[in-house]
Amino acid sequence: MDRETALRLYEVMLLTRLMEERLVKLFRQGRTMGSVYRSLGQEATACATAMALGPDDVIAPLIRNLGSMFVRGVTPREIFLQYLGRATGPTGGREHNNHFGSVERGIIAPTSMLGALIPVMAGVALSFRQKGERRVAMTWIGDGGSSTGAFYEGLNFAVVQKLPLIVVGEANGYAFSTPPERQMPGKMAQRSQGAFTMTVDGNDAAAVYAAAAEARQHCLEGKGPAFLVCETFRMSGHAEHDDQRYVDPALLAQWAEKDPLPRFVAWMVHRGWKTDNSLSERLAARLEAAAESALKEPWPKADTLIQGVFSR
Ligand SMILES: Cc1ncc(C[n+]2csc(CCOP(=O)(O)OP(=O)(O)O)c2C)c(N)n1
Repeated sequence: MDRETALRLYEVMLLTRLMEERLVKLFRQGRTMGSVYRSLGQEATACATAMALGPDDVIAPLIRNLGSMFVRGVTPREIFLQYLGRATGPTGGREHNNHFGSVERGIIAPTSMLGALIPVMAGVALSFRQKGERRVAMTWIGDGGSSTGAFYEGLNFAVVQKLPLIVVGEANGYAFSTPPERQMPGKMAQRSQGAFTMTVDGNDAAAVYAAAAEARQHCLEGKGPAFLVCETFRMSGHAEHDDQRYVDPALLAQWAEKDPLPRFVAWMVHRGWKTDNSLSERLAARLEAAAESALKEPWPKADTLIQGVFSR
């Protein structure tokens, strides 16, 4: 990874963390539509994997992959407008959180049905191969989501068809309140069904980036899909309505030591690459301005309720 990419990756991880913190405040003020789903402590998995892609590749994020959308150019303003349910947001108040796509930026909209995006993205990858395009498709799945039939169907199809699909497995400790040993035997990587599989420290952004770049290369060489398992930890509840009381505080303390942001700063410092000291302040100011302006936007009008319910 070169210096420019590293600085950009750090900025996107920090932006994700600060954005989610700002959203939590709006949630506690009762201003968001529904709960706020964070990627606290696991920002590196979404950001570094998306960062390793090319501009023509296509992603399909899940709820905890906001960072990947920032990598593709989504703005904090769009995310605020979504969470606030405003008429001028990407789905005009029909959907909330990060549930919207953007074909121009190579983003297929997230869906709530876990696993469902894997067959969809296998189809996207199939279309690339049929058209002879050097592009890859990427999507993410949690350890709980990898217990679905759709996960197995989609990955199996990609393996037998040798499709350029990267499935990023986020082994983040809990599926809602269920620990992995209560819902899957063995390790997540054992679910690969013959895909090229790697397991990486998901809190080491540089390692995640390198593994994702290798997975992409594997796909571009026509060797079939890659399953990249990132071992990380969800440092907050499933969403803001969940206080995570079922998680041992000692485990949280252990993972706090492995926070991907300071670790990546240390990695950069080791290379003599300094981050800008004022970055956090500047991003927070940018987020504040975006939140304030989004709060002034109008609600959708009732008579438009049945219009535009389909959003790409
Ligand atoms: C097919 C399906 N079944 C159940 C749910 C309800 N559900 C939403 S999130 C969740 C837990 C997901 O856990 P995991 O995949 O490990 O992701 P994490 O939340 O840990 O990031 C469940 C069961 C769903 N959205 N889709």
